Amino acid sequence: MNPRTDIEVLTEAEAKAELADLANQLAAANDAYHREDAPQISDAEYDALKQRNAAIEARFPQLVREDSPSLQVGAVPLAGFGKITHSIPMLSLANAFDSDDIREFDTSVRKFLGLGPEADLSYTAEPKIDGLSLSLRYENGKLIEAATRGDGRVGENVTANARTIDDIPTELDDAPKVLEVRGEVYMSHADFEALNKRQAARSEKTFANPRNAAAGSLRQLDAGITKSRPLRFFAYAWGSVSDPLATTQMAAIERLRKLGFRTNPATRLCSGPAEMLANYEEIEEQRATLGYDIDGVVYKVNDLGLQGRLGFRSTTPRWAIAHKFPAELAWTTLEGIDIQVGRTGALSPVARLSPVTVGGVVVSNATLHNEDYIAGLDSKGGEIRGGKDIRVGDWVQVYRAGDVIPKVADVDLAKRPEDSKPYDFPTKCPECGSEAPREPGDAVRRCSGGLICPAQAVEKLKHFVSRAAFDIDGLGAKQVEQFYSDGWIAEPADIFTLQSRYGDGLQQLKNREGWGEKSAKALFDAIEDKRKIPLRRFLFGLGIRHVGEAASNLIALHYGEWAILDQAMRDAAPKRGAAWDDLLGIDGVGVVMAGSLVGAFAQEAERASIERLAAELEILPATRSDVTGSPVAGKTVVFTGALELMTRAEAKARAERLGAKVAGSVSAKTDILIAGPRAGSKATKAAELGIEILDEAAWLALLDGA
Ligand code: D41
Repeated sequence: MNPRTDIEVLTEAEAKAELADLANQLAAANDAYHREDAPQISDAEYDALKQRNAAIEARFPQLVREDSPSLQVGAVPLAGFGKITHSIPMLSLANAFDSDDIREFDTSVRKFLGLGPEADLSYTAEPKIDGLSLSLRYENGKLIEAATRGDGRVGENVTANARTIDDIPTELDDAPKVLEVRGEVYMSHADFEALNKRQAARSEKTFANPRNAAAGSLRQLDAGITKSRPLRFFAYAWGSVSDPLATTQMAAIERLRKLGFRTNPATRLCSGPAEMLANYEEIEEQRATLGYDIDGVVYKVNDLGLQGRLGFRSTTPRWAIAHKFPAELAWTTLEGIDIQVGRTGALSPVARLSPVTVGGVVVSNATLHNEDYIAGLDSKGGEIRGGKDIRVGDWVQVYRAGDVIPKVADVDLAKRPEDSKPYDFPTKCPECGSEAPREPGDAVRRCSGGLICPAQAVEKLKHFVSRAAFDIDGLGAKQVEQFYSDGWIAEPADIFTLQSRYGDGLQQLKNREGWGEKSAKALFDAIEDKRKIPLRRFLFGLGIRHVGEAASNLIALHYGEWAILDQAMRDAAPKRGAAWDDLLGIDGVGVVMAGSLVGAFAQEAERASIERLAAELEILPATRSDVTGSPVAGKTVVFTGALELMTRAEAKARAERLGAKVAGSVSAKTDILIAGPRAGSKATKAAELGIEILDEAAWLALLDGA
């Protein structure tokens, strides 16, 4: 592609000409793709053109063309929706299930801020709408982008669809130059019933509940369909804003309402846990008459200054919590128990149920957790359900809370068939026949077959291509199973050699069922696209037990580069010594995770598989991309002595937010020691090593310069 002029320096005339050119190119690309079935540009090029178009439109909203590619209803991007990276991630909410959790939430907020029990601290309370979150970006008062939440970092571009929703204004008066409004798209009960009737009358798909109907209606490639669906939107939060909306949550919501958004009229201010809990009961009473589904109440610290100080953990803000309504229950019969073998070999029992509706959703499978759970025991050998075991043929209670996997919670012994027998949990893997022993301290049996077990291999591959890992478009669970069973891929590295091993991979793939020239080419492009992969995704993609997404991120940031991480894993293999201590020193990495991690790297077959994969890739170093420019980004700091202006927790969180690494002890790698009164040996050691020592006030002054 030709080098392009920086958008910042484009003149209006140049921008106008380029927008016309982009509209032409994109229209031609769409035509080639849809009509001639012969794409002329790659997905990546297509996306780059669309992005360029959107960026120019953002700077010159007055030049947005009638036929702008970003406005076109029904303009189908190549692989489903385009992607949008949220400028500020869309966080999740921590959950509370009872009043103790709410009191603890208040206590932890106070503790973090160093506030005593008598200090004023108010919270907003609002119904938690059961829909799907959406982020709307306005620039100069014009709606320019709408994105679903996706994985919180990257969502789907549903701009054309969002424009069809009546509750979503496309223009705002008196709005900040940049304003991202976040909220929930949902469908009312009445609209949902009417939609299902209409669908049924036309022999089209009906929806299980309003939430599914809302999701299915918003995620339509043809925005014309979205337009015909009665979607609504409540605003409850914001992302980037060029000028603060207000100083409190309550006032910010009021500002959004004045800007033309619908906000929930049931939002209230509460002075503390007692009022929050009273409000919860009130909302629970109104639940049936609200006219739309809610699944709890959300509380947020009202003072936005305090919200800022509280910040967030890896995926949830410290200043908000969702108090969920109790789960829905139903009774049905247990028809059978299947054993599924997971990525790490765990044998998981799954209940096959006679289908039953639980809170609007038909459930026919539910988890039974593990062997002990079926036997009526907890992880420490104590009794659960009064020691009642669960048997095939039993009358069982199914429980479902929000999005979580349904569980079998209880059993009615009075209805137990006379000839029933206790369930005999298999001791061999049902997939590969290997022994499935249960290690001391482990709650589950695990297949010992490792990579020879097809179930483990397939699950590892599915994990590898999943969204938080390599996220390869067009290669989902179904395709992985197909390729695996045909012997095309056995481990992650094989994905990257697929095209070359099959000589003309395209020819072979496009002749397979379910594949055409277009999708085959798109797949190979998507695979090539992921040859460059950030270290955190690489590590998470390995699917090592206990090493989740958040931990992968922390570990990647700690070591920075693949070569360093790789070496550190070898050095830490004896589970003692400096490399081991260093690994355990990462906040959030405990002995169990560290052991699993070094164990995976030390295991011969696994290590070889990792090396084959690494050889196919360019693994990008981990960077704290969001904090460049901070004076402490990348620095290692240690706190010692008493802090007087904020709690230790807040100081640590703030330093990390600005890109610093907070260590527990002073070493040659330490850049700054922040020493409060009564600092002891750490300060002495730092002085010996010639490390910069700041008092708390000097440290804060340094940060304020940020
Ligand atoms: O009504 C809701 N579903 C709702 C969801 C709400 N009223 N407030 C919310 N606030 C947030 C934060 C605090 C992270 C801005 C939310 C959600 N998040 C949320 N919904 C789904 C994931 C997160």
